[in-house]
Amino acid sequence: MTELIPAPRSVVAGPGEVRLTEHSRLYADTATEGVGHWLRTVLRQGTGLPLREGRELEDAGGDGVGLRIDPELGPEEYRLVSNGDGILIEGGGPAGVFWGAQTLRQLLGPDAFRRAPLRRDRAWAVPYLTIEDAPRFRWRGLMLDVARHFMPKEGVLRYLDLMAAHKLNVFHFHLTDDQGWRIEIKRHPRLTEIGSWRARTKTGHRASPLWEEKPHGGYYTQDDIREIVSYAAERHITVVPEIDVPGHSQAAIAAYPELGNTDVIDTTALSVWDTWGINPNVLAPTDNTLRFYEGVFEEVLELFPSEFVHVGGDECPKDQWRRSATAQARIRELGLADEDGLQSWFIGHFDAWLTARGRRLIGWDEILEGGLAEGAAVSSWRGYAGGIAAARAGHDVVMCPEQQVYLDHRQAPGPEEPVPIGWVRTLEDVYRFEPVPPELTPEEARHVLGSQANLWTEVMEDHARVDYQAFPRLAAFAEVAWSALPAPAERDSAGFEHRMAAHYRRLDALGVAYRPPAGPLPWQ
Ligand code: TNX
Repeated sequence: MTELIPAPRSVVAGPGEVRLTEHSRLYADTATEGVGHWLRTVLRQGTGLPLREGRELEDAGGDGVGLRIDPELGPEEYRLVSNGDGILIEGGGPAGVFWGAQTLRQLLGPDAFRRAPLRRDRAWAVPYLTIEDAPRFRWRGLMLDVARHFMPKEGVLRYLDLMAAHKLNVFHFHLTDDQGWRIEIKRHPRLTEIGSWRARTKTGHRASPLWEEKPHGGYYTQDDIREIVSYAAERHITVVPEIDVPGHSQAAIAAYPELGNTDVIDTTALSVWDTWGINPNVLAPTDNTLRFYEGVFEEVLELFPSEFVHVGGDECPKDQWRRSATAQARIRELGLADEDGLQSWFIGHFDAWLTARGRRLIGWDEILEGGLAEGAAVSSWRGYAGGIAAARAGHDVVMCPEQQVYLDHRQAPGPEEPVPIGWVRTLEDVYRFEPVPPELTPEEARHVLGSQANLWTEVMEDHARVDYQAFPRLAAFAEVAWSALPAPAERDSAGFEHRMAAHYRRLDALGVAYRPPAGPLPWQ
């Protein structure tokens, strides 16, 4: 039962076991009350055990569970001890205790992950052991693109649970793109009235009869967002919102045509984009656009307490700016070298704007082009190069190279693979991903905050398909982000696969539609 994923730093097992029964109590002090509530709720569901409240630690007793803070430990570090006194989880902060509680859930076996107990009369045993554990990185992320395909709120909450079960703690929420605007902005209602729907979308596997055209859309109200952020916080996950500028903005331009380069094209003729790829219709670099997006970000800041706010910055073709008299005048007026300078000015504006409000800007690695804004951090997606350059210049970096951790890319060769995007990134490839490139000195490497896996959803129209692409690779990613693994060549992928056998049973209990390790594949 100690086939844990992600692997903890150390496990020392002894003979014997704690048996949780209907008499077992759960004790949490004030600081760990939230974790206690979460643990009691999920374990009641899966095991049927009432886990009544203990009034003090001793009250939890030899067959109970205690949660408490040990200030000697780091904020996300925990120690789980199971012995004759019962089960004690101690963390440096509530987050550490929460990760320890996730470990306990895995130790109880796969059925503990169910929504209702299979039977009432079984015993729930945890072997005597001591686990000491702490994450390697503070940023262990998952990016979900809800713009290309909208994921209804329930699905997002489910992903937050799945992230928590894998000890991931940053949810990068890609809320806007050419194909859809997914967050209600009160002062600009057309963003969702117009921008959240497209008349036509291609969906399904290209080679299957599911390939059809139909309308698509949806968005989160501000209360939905508050609920998502609060649900994430209960799971010690930070939600980092992304509003993508100045490219990937056709949905916004379709809603408010004055945001586009009106002296180059008739932006009133644009609708929310119904194709995939890099879109030429980008924001106009005008004061009007800046004021409009300051309004958007004001509402975004009210909803998301995260330190970082993502402004995209990726794939912004400069052709319209080259042809626009307004953009060219801006370049001259600001004394910029070229259109790259204009993009850098645009991002720099929001860097200063966010910094003045106590936040930090993060953007895709294109924000390096034309000069990186002072306090900005970088999501390095086109390989490691952007991240290396940024870290050397003293900027923080999240490593998410598409060559390793793009989960929209296919996971095996062969025509039967249901998602046709990209290159082959196998489970083993993800397991051998190293977020810190060896080129960095230890000093520079400190700027690597961590890593994230990215789920772009052009060809994932529902949660089954998202599950298929995400799993099992997200489990390998979680281990890379959490566990102190050796260099890629020395990683024990056979040992990982062995533990995955147990982990598939947990994913089954959770109802995750992962890619099965041996066929048949779904949708054939
Ligand atoms: C590149 S990664 C994009 C996305 C696409 C993705 C498909 C990035 C910052 N931009 O817009 O969805 O490739 O893999």
